Amino acid sequence: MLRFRPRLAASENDSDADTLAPHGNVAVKTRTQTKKPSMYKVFLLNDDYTPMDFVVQVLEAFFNKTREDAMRIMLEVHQSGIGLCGVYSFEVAETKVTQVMAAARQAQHPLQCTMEKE
Ligand code: TYC
Repeated sequence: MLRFRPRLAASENDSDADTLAPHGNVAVKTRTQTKKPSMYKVFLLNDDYTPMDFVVQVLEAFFNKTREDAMRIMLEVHQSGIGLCGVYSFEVAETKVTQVMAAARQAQHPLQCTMEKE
């Protein structure tokens, strides 16, 4: 025997934020998805061995920096120990880190690249 007859609720749509919409005998909470995706900072770290020109090339190739910006960021890393390369969505940031680490490993340089939630 069917005890609870399901009914379609007129108010149950995705434009009603935080409403209790009747759904059969169960209250179903619906919420519009409006959360912005988190952003992630990607950094280069200094070391004593990676050639400056290699770091400049990495910044141009993977972070789309001009020669001037790449030089400025490389020198910032060289002098302070760390430098910001850019801010991206999780997937893009993760790809940048993977690309830099692969290029450094391929060239046998100890260059390190990290990401951190903004
Ligand atoms: N410190 C390195 C050198 O003197 C240059 C360097 C710059 C290395 C930036 C890594 O992320 C880095 N050759």
